[in-house]
Amino acid sequence: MIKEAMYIKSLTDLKDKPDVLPQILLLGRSNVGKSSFINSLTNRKNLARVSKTPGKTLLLNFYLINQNFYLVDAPGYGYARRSKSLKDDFIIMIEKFLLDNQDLLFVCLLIDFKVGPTKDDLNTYQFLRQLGREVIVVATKKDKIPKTKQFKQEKLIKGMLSNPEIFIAISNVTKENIDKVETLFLSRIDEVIHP
Ligand SMILES: Nc1nc2c(ncn2[C@@H]2O[C@H](COP(=O)(O)OP(=O)(O)OP(=O)(O)O)[C@@H](O)[C@H]2O)c(=O)[nH]1
Ligand SMILES: [Mg+2]
Repeated sequence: MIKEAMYIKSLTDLKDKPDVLPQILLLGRSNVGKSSFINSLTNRKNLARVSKTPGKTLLLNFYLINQNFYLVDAPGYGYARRSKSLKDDFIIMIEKFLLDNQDLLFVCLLIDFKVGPTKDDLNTYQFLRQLGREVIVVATKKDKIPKTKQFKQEKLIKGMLSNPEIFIAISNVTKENIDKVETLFLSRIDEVIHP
């Protein structure tokens, strides 16, 4: 169980990281539901800000979970109104985080279940795989698709991602499958803490 969750700090450069605990990075386009997902996982209403003006800050937000790992909330990508230089800064920040970071256990890539993978999502997924990073795909907003169409939609999305090893569709509204993600994250963290 996630018993304790605490916002620690926001940073742009990994040299400012709080300490050497394992990290799980959350990536996804603006508005996909990253902040809502952190709130669902930690069972808190307002731990991560659910934004009405998306994609403004270029900061990596560190949340300490159960005193033994960090959930890292990255700003959303693919935010159209962001300036070109801000987009470049975002890409540089994320690349640094992925390339030179021994504490990063895996990346959780969030995709909108209703919208399906966008071009940005597919590029990001491919980029992560090329770097050899393990990716767990979480599809958000499952509640937006009628139950009768969910199976077909899941199959479609998985196909577009060439059948990822781990794919879990969730809802931050109904909390469906949040427990599955929680169990998965905690068991993966347990493996590195007690090998
Ligand atoms: N129906 C539904 N709405 C959701 C779900 N998750 C998030 N939302 C809504 O989607 C909007 C964006 O959610 P956020 O959690 O702020 O998204 P974000 O990825 O953190 O956005 P940025 O911080 O801008 O990158 C909000 O209005 C949420 O209430 C979900 O599972 N189902
Ligand atoms: Mg957010």
